[in-house]
Amino acid sequence: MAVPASIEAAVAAASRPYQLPAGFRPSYGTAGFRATADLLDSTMFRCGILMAARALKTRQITGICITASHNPAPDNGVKLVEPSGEMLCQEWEAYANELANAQSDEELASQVAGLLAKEGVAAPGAGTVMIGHDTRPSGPGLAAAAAAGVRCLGLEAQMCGLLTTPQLHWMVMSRNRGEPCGEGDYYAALAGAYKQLVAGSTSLGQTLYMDCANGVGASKMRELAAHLADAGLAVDLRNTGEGVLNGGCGSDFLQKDRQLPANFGDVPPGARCCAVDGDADRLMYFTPLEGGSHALLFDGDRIACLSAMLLRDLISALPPAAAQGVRVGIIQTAYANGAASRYIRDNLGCAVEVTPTGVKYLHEAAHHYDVGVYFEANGHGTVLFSRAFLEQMKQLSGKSRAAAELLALGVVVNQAVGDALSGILLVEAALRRKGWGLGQWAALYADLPSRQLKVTVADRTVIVTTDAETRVAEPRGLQDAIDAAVAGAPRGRSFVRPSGTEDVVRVYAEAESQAAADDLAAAVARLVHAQAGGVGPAP
Ligand code: NG1
Ligand code: ZN
Repeated sequence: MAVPASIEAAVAAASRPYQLPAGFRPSYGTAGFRATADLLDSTMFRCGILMAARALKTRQITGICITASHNPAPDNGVKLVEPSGEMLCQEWEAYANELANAQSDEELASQVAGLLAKEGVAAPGAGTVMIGHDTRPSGPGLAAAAAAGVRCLGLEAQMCGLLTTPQLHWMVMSRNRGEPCGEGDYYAALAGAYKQLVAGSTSLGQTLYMDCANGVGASKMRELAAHLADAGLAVDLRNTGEGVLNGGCGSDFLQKDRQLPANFGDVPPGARCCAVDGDADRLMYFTPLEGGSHALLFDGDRIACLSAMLLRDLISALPPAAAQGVRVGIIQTAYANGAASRYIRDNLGCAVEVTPTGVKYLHEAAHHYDVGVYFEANGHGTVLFSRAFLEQMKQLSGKSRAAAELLALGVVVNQAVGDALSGILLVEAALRRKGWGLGQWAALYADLPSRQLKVTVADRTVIVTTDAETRVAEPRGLQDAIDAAVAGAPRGRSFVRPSGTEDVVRVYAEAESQAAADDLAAAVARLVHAQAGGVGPAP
């Protein structure tokens, strides 16, 4: 298709205020682009163009979330939303990289023209891109840059303001499905379905303490909690914005340091606590341990196990003909604790599938089941129900309470992406229906001690992995050395991979004791440093 010369001129002109900083090479990583916020104007503008083109191509609404998630407050980034509410399809990631790295306004304009021609899309055209941001001070300015990109293809940029990442994904999904799609509809849907799931069970009683990472989750949970006032769920919000975003608090801090977050000193040992990250798409439960500053964690693996149990209970209560043959799959990454994978396989009898890191891979794999449960150990995940399964439950819901409850679960759990707020309701409902405290949940299995380290190298792309990132293909010889180190650790397992969100190589190790896991991680980090061009002193 011929692209009118005017669109090229319009793109080049509109691009002028959004120059690519010299030497900046943005790269679409595990979840979009990330960098310090002051580098990102051009990236946002260009993502605006991209998502406008995607809206034109699909003739549906797309979305842009401006957030750097669990990363430090001065960073920012962008997550791109498909019409389905899922993450940008992988084929378009190449366009994202190409546009983000165009070296001049003219090069950008010609790339945009090329993209439109290749995709058979006419611009200017009509459509909408929804744009939201987290609480970072750089958010509104970057949202304006993205909006300028959207408008230069003639589409409407709908400024949605402050939202959690999963809320924006949910709103895009719901709007394209022609369902109620406002922020208020989100709270009403989740709260209504939660009440249906816990009807007839006794409230857990104690308060749930929530670490909001000083991010957007605070104000949004406050609104959700207001819808739950009559559902026996009392929430005490901490780190609601008075301190630094993700600073000494939040799910990532907890997972890495296993230390109590800031402002939890007065919370009694054993209390039910949870933490989210800066854009509220990750969830971790925890409890303060006796006599110290440490926390016992209930991570994504444990949330996956609890979800699988809830599903097993509900599915087994369906009429036998319907219960038979429901395919439930649990999807994990190599970061899943070995003890959790074993529990799921041996005790729950569910299939375990391993994919590379990044929810886009987990999410895609989860679609292959009637019910696909995926959680990264870091607490990012959800439960996906196939359309056919939901349709079957709808047919049965009049005569089967379990079917109606499975339908409600499909509403509580965000079907677009992992969502910490919906995850809280999932966990609360699962515990409450079983009448369980944290003790019973903890007793399901004992985590193998593990350790994560980071190694800085000159160029992390020299590390190439295979087998869902569990083995190193290059540099040659590194995997053999890792294998030798692992062989020396009781119940040892270790792997390394280049991060998709930070300029580091990540090292993971687990073993029978914490000391053995620490030693193995350190040994493997030294191997990476020596064989993959480590920068600075050896770890
Ligand atoms: P990278 O930096 O690629 O390891 C991290 C997380 C991912 C995922 C993304 C997106 C770990 C080890 N990695 O990716 O699981 O959540 O960030 O936020 O936690
Ligand atoms: Zn996040």
